[in-house]
Order: sequence, then structure tokens, then C-alpha cells
Amino acid sequence: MDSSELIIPEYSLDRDCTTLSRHVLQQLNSFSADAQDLSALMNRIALAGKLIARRLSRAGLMEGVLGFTGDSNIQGESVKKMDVYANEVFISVFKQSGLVCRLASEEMDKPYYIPENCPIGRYTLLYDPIDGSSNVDINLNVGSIFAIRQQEGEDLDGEAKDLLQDGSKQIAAGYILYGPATVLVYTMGTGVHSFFLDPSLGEFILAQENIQIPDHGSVYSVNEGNFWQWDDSIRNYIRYVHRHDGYTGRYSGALVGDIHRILMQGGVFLYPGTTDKPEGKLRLLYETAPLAFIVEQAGGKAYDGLTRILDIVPDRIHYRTPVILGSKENVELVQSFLKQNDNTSNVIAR
Ligand code: P6P
Repeated sequence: MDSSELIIPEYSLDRDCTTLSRHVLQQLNSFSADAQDLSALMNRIALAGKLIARRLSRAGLMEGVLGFTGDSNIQGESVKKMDVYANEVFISVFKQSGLVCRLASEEMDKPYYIPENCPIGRYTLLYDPIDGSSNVDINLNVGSIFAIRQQEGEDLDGEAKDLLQDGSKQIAAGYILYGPATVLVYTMGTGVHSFFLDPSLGEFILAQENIQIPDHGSVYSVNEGNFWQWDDSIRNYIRYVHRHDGYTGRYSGALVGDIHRILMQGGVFLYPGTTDKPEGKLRLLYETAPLAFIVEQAGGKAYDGLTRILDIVPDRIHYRTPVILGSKENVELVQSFLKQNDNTSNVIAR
């Protein structure tokens, strides 16, 4: 076939050239040093995603990749070998980047400070390196969640107290979903955009811009095994969706996949507080706040019950919040049950 017959629509080439780093610069509408830094930062996150995706795709054929390490993390959770590997990937990818000064991770008690002998930037990466790692050994979807904040002040005591601020301090946030395809979804406050990893290019290529979550969806995503530990208000909501047509339960046990379904198809994800854990299970700084940023930018809502997630100020790095997030109408339906029983808000919304 001669070249004249090879008709490649303009957009497909341009689209294949819309990599993550180029898209960030387009979103910022700038080529300033700050914009270049953020573009480079997102590119490093993409590199971490590629390294983790590669490991996951080979995990079943390699020694020492699957299973538990035998240790527990700061959360009191058993650590999977993949948790450790993924955490190390982010450290390795950012250590020599000159872009960050600290890395705060679900897997580390204290933030990791970039060593003096490495170039130090002024951003902080907060991340959950592998969320849903219980799915790793059974080849079900898992994800990485990230948020970028700027260091404020000197942090002289090494306690990273400047991170203990509300979600409006997030400059960028998003997640990487390791599924049949590896998908990176991010926002910098100008919409939510998704990229698919094209293995043949080794690049994340733009798939969707300005994703909008439907105002209503049929899915409610919650671990109903905790039913009798919830407050009456949440139990009454669950009874409602059981008894009314048009609702269906979907729950994978891995936050990123459950949230991605809600983002794309609508519905609501809940991880309410329980009698023994009124604060819930999910961590604010590197799980619920980044996801709340994404969901709100897509036109949805994200609350801990009756308090907006992005307004919550944590008192420690690994602070937990209950979470109700997703389509506007679905979240408001859950909240209508919370408001029916005032003393509920003490348990669910703390
Ligand atoms: P449960 C995984 O451990 C995780 O942090 C999230 O990915 C997930 O949404 C949640 O916990 C699952 O918790 O109690 O339902 O097993």
C-alpha cells in the first residue's frame, strides 16, 4: 500500500502524541518552570505505574513476589510483598528526581525525607502504593492512589506538620488502576482526565478528558459484612436500596476499582464508621482526600457523612475518615438517612 492510501486520521496521531506530560502542560497552559516541574512529577508517577504494572503482570511467574512479608504496617495490617515493592518503586522513582522533598506513604510510619545528597524539590507526594493488595494474589484489580502537595514552611522538626491541612492544599491527585488495562486518572483542579497505558509505546495515552460522573447511578458499593456494626441510619439506607428497584451492589474489596466504576457509571461508594471504628478504615491524606478531589472535579460529592471530605483537617498523617462518595443524587440519598437520625452523625460523621 503506498503512503497515499495509508489514511491515518489526523486526530489519531495527535491523540497518540497526547501523553500525560504534554497534557499537564496543556492543562496548565504554561511552559513555566513550575509547569515543567508538575509535568515531570506526573511523568514520574506514570513511570512508577509502569514499573508496578510490569511486576503485577509477571507476579504469578516469579519467586518471592506474591504473599505476605510476615510484618505489619503502621495501620496494623499484614504487609504483602507487593506493598513493599510498590512503596520502594515510588521512592526510587522520586529519589533522584529533584522534584520532591518528602514522600508520605500508607506503608511508612513517618514520611521519607529525600537524602541531603540528592536534589531536593518542594513538592510532597502522598501515596498508597498498592491499594487493595489482598487482590494481588488472586489477580484481581488493585490500584495506586496519589496526591501532590507543596511543602509549606521549613518542617524543621521532621514531623511534616504542614501536611496536616485540608484537601484544598492538593495541587494534583489521582490514581492508577491496574486492571485488564493500566489506567491513570488525574486532576489538577481543571477537570478529570484518563490515560491508558499503551504497552507498545510504553506511554500513557489520553483516553478521556473532563470526565463527568452521572448525577445518579444504580450501583451502591459497600462491604455489607459490616452491616450490624453500622449505625441505624446506614442500615436503613441499605434496607432502602434492597427494597427499591434500580439499585445493584458491586464491591471488589479494592478501593480504586470500586471508585473507577462509580466515576464512569455513577452510583455511590461507602465505607462508613462502625461501632468499633467510628473513624472508618480509609485514610484521608492518601486515600479519601485524593479521591474526593477527583470525584468533586467530575461533578460528584464526597463526604465523611455530613462533612465534606476536602474540608477535613487531619491531626496526624494516617488520619482515617468514614467516606460516602460518588454521584450527587446517590450521596444525597445516603445523607437523607443520616439527617433522619441526629445522633447518627456522632457515629458516621464523627
Ligand atoms: P474491607 C483495601 O485493604 C482497602 O484499603 C481498600 O482498598 C478497600 O476499599 C477496603 O480496604 C476494603 O476493606 O474491610 O471491606 O475488606
